[in-house]
Amino acid sequence: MTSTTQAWTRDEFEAKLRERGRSYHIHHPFNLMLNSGRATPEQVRGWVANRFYYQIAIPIKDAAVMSNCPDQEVRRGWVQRILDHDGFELNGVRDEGGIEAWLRLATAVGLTREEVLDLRHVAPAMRFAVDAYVNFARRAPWQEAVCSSLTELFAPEIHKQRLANWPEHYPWIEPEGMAYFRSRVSQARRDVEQGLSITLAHFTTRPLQERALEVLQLKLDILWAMSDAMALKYGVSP
Ligand code: AHQ
Repeated sequence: MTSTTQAWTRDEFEAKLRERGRSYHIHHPFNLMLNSGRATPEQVRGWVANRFYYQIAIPIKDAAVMSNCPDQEVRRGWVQRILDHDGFELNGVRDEGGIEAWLRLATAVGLTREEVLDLRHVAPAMRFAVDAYVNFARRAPWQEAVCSSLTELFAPEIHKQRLANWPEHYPWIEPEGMAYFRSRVSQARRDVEQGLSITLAHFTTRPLQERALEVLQLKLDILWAMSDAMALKYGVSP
């Protein structure tokens, strides 16, 4: 058993990171409602319109990580995240990107592109939680910003839950709207491969490892606060 000051082994440290999944927003009452089919169309539409603000923040956050990172090898991997969301056109290969896919989800749940793009539905607390994430990534050492993205250790599960449950619970949602969640299952797995290897390699003393857990908890709390904002604005149906 490792002492209270000795560094954890890589496996022990990874297990500690994964243990924090207990406070992932998949367990938040709003997400439990959403993924168990108890949400009204208004609650679904509110969530989609608000989460758009998170989606458009991700490439800005990832550009902040890149701008702080002097390691070309790391940037070569990390830049993929920006392309995943903003889309790209390279040597004749075109990909509309996740932000456009989220707008397709928006129209699939009955929102207009305009009312999502102009952010009129975004709750102040949603905005503040998302801005806290971007500002953290701008100011923190780039390795801490990398570590904060490790909430995606738990993301494939939540995307798979939506893919499995929403068509049955919300038959009124146009099926092509689900494409975003399908794309994230593999993208999250690829993100985590890079993010976890950087985290395990960088945070090697016990104080650094404890800091990494603190950073992961900060991001888990940001996701939780985003769901709190949704519950406050749209309610949580019993
Ligand atoms: O759609 C999501 C996404 O693109 C990302 C990027 C990543 C990051 O860099 O922090 N995290 C993340 C997440 C996305 N979707 C969330 C969801 O519940 O749909 C999960 C979220 C995450 O786990 O951090």
